[in-house]
Amino acid sequence: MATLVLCALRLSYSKSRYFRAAFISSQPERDTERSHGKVVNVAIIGAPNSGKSTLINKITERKICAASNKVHTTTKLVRAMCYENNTQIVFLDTPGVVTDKEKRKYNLPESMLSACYKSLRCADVVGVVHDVSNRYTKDYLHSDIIGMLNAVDEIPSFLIINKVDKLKSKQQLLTVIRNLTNGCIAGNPIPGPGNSKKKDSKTEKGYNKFSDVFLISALNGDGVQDIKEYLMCNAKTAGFQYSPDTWTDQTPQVLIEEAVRAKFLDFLAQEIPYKLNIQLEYFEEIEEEQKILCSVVVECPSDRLSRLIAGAGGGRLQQIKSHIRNDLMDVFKKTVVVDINLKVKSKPTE
Ligand SMILES: Nc1nc2c(ncn2[C@@H]2O[C@H](COP(=O)(O)OP(=O)(O)OP(=O)(O)O)[C@@H](O)[C@H]2O)c(=O)[nH]1
Ligand SMILES: [Mg+2]
Repeated sequence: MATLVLCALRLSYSKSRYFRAAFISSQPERDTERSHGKVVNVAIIGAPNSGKSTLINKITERKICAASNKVHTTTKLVRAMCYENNTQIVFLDTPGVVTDKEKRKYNLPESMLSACYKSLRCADVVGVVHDVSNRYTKDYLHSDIIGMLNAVDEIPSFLIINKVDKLKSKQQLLTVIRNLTNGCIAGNPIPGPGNSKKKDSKTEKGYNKFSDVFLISALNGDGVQDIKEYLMCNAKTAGFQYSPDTWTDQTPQVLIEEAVRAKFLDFLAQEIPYKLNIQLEYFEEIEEEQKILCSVVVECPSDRLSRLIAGAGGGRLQQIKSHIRNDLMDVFKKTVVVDINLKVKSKPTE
């Protein structure tokens, strides 16, 4: 039977809860698997744009976590799960570290830093994603990341050096690893020159308690399977928190709105996409046709901006819409028909 949910501009709490129920327990729970399976909760932290969400999507083989070429795509804690060989990996995708100035500039929620700390409290293992292609930051970890790791130094952690595909020469990698680990992995010094002199802890650029280091490309998948196997080895026998067929803790409403936001971030320049207000206004799931119909309102601050986004003859909006549809099909693994309506924000009346 078709499930029809008409949304007012803001969905009520009870309707959101309905969404959650539909996606979290769509099939009967497998009780025996739940009680005998293995679970590992993995917090993925790192600087903005380092590739955290892309990596999780690659491992889970679903575009659960919105990703874009701009910073601060992820603004809240998102769980994404995958299940294999009676083991459930629960990823906790987090926002990148953010300053108060950036929060104001990009119109970001206050809760971003607390989302990172919350993920650490739930984690069995912490993965730090680092963009090795960023020439300004490749040789040191962000001080906030070091602070977070030090705050939970009893939790095992591993370093993921990402975007290796962008490097012309791999020669610099050993120096980068040495800097990011303070020359020490799993309690063992990395042999070679530059590791003999005693370092002042204030000048250290990395964290010396990583148990492993992975060199990967989250985009093309190189090295990603090694991380999955490492996590499966770190899973512990425990009752599953989620049934094996659950793949996220987010509602379809959030997944759709975040996917739309990410695509506008990809397509629009500078701060423009951060000024948009995106809301799902209609959602219908036709189960027998494996199809989702949805409509999203994108509120722009001015008429000029609305015309700019639409592009000549609405061409640009059509292009964005087609990318959004493809991404949503990759999220829900179903046919998705999506409508995007641009609306100009009404001025407050005197
Ligand atoms: N070339 C290359 N690009 C990558 C790789 N991993 C991620 N990217 C790109 O980097 C950009 C940022 O990726 P995200 O996954 O959104 O990064 P993030 O760390 O989640 O970013 P925030 O949520 O903003 O903190 C996207 O354009 C990705 O396609 C990689 O291994 N190689
Ligand atoms: Mg992200």
